[in-house]
Amino acid sequence: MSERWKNKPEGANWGVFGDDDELGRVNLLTDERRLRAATEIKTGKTFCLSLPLDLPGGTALNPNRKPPERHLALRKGGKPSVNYPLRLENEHYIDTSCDDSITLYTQYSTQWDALSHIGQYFDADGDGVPEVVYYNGFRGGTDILGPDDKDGARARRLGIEKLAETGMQGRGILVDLAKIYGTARKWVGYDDLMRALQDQTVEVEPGDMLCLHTGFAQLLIDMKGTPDPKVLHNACAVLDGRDERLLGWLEVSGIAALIADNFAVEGYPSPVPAGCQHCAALPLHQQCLFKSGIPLGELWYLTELAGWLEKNGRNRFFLTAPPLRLPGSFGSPLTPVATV
Ligand code: UVW
Repeated sequence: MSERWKNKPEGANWGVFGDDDELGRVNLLTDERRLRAATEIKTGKTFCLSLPLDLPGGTALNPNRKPPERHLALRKGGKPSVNYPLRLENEHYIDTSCDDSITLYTQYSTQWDALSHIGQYFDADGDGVPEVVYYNGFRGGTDILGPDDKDGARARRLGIEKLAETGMQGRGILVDLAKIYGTARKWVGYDDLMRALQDQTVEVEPGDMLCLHTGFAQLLIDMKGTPDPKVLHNACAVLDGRDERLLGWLEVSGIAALIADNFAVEGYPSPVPAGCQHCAALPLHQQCLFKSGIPLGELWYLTELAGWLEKNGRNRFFLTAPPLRLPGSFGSPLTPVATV
């Protein structure tokens, strides 16, 4: 029990890292583990694990998230700041200049979900009435502000900048679900994940950032910005968030982050169990973001890395993946880098 909550959800680790903790499992990315992770650098070769941020393309994957929109900054004389002659501001100058401005949906493409991204109606204060609650008992309306709150919509607690401040660096491990299950839609439960880990001799240790290669981001690249929704919604592996054993494993595994190259790590929409009156639409997000404090990485590009690791008989690498230090944001684009 803490000042913020009397009841905590079953299977939650609230309070384990302190009553005011906003990092969850990211606390496990310690200096000691980072040093050990650095021993995975054997060749110095790097892999960019981001999609071009204008993919998937259009709004077929998620109608609520739009592609980046470029605006032109204007300078003196209303002139666009592209090939802009600085001599307009001082006749002695010979320089030209370009700069730009972008409207970016923070979770359109390669992204981290902040711990403030998904909460739940939950009776944390024990008064018999559920309220809007996030990881470690932080509250909607007090800690996570909506558009009608005084300071406007933003995460006062659990914002993405908290992850950025840690550097998000440590050991990445990759399991290749595409290799074992192919690229047709496959709901991967606990048994399937354990089989893949075993077949590919992937050992998961506390503090590891676990990456799932499904081939989905490669499909997006192949579709060149005009994705076919029928294909997308039926392609590649997705975790089965309704599998309680899988959720239980995520709770005890000690992973610091869970990452996939697909849309939402888990399958969405997840079929509602028979007789369920109140259940999570995104049960794996509930386990990871709300209960365990495990950030989710989505739409990363893992195909080239997966190929190289397989060819070289490896599944571990050094991972550097800070989000933008964007105060109060619920998610962030990023350019993760694997060094092998
Ligand atoms: C969905 O939109 C389904 O998931 P996320 O918000 O994590 O991308």
